Amino acid sequence: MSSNITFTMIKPDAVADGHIGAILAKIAEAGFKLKAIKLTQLTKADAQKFYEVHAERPFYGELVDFMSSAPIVAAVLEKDNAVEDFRTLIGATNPADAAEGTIRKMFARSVGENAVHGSDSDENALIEANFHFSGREIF
Ligand code: 3AN
Repeated sequence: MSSNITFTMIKPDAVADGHIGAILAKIAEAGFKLKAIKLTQLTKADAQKFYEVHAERPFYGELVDFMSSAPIVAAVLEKDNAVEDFRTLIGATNPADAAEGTIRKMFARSVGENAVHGSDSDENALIEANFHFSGREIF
């Protein structure tokens, strides 16, 4: 797999609010190609493992409960400079601080329910893609 990939989830808030189509359109318009995609739901154990790096943070329990509460869309995206460009496209963690036109500014409910996940490094993008998809699900 190329290193020009990132991993994203459309989180339970944005799925429940009916924003899957609009978010995927923004992602496509920004030049990202889909390499894998599915509608799925994390178990509590999946969410604990995925967010293990945040285990000591005060919001960890809330984050795990939220992320496993309802369906998400998981996807692997490809583009030059994918990780950084995708984080620019989604905007700041807190939608109140996110730039106009970013996905979180447009679609997030709050800092905890912030519409989308984006990998923070090439290394984590690969780990996260492989956490959610088998080799034959990534194209
Ligand atoms: P980002 O998703 O922008 O990389 P991180 O890695 O600091 O932000 O946080 C991971 C996730 O934890 C966020 N996407 C958000 O859902 C949640 N989170 C971060 N900060 C808070 C907070 N202060 N209160 C509740 N949830 C938070």
